Amino acid sequence: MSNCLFCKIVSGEIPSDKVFEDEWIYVFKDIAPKADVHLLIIPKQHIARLDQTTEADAALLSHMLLALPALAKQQGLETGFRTIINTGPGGGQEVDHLHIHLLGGKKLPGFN
Ligand code: DGP
Repeated sequence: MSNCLFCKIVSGEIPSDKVFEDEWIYVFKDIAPKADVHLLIIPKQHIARLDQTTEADAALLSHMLLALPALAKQQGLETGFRTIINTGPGGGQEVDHLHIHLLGGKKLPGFN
């Protein structure tokens, strides 16, 4: 999608701190990290929101989830990690390109 920030990151038009990519996903560091480790896992194809996915996206969504443990391990998150998917304005989604936040490390705040 021509006017999408994260599509421009995938294409390289906007620079990013890339951690990993394969044929389906692109993974990079969040520009405003909320924890010691804060990665964003995005599909290379433009999908705006989780609630716009369908059964046709099942393999891609599965691939995104299954990538998380290896990414966490690569980042040294031996004791676990947190994942967040904000969906739509009511869910606090600011960038309309599906993304999974992967967070972990000492500064990770608890829920309270
Ligand atoms: P969300 O609120 O779930 O839509 O999170 C969007 C995240 O994207 C937010 O944590 C900040 C991050 N972000 C926004 N713009 C950029 C950017 O240009 N580069 C990088 N690396 N991250 C960005």
